[in-house]
Amino acid sequence: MSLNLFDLTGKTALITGATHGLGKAMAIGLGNAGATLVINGASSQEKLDNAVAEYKALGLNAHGYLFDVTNEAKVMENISKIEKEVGHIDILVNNAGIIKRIPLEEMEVADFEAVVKVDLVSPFIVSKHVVKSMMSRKEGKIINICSMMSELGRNTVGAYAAAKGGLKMLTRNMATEWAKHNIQVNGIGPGYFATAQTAPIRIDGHPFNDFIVGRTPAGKWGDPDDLQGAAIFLSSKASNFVNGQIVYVDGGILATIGKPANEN
Ligand code: GCO
Repeated sequence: MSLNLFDLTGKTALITGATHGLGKAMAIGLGNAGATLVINGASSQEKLDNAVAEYKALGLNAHGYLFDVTNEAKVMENISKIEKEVGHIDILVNNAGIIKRIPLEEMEVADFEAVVKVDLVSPFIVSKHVVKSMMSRKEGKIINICSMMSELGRNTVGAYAAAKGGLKMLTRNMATEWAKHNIQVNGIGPGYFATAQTAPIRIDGHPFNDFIVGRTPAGKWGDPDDLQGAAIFLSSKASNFVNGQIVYVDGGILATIGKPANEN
């Protein structure tokens, strides 16, 4: 089997929310596989410039674009700028996401809507405007970053679960509508990874930390680099007949009912 099935040389990948965390790890993986990287951030130009400098220091061909993925006008403006300045987008990774840990009965509607807007509506907005040139070229890859909460509920993350559950079905419907254009749309479902987003619940001695370590057959939190393989696979020729699938990278969480603390 020739490994150039996974070669992304000559491809351009837009990764949203790629200045840190899982987005950054996946982007580095796609860059190491040969892709030109378009890094999206939304918080600050400085943070974006620092991230792009880090990518370049790794020898990667990276370009930064600061825009709010929930703002359709800004998304359209920046995608046409990217296509002019960098080139057409072959791979789109909808990774940008937020979480608010609030019990549902205490959650403000504005907070619920904010989570759904970033985690579910923005993948629709960005995909809608990136897919048009993919359709004209009869080729493209879209990866939506889902979650354990695409399958499981958890106290305090109701809005996030609603969005990530919706994103799983949006992924399947995008695949249904766009596969005929030779566009593969799939998802990656990260388990529990050591990132800034999970830092508040990943403290030694914190009950949730021990719960996750016990609940995960691998017995540990994931390393963001553990997502690179799935990202490269779903971006490459190796997945040309894979459509509407969610690849869960979770150390086995979804495969098991778990075990009592006294069992090895
Ligand atoms: C949480 C976590 C999760 C993870 C991830 C799991 O509060 O439960 O932050 O949401 O980040 O999404 O798949």
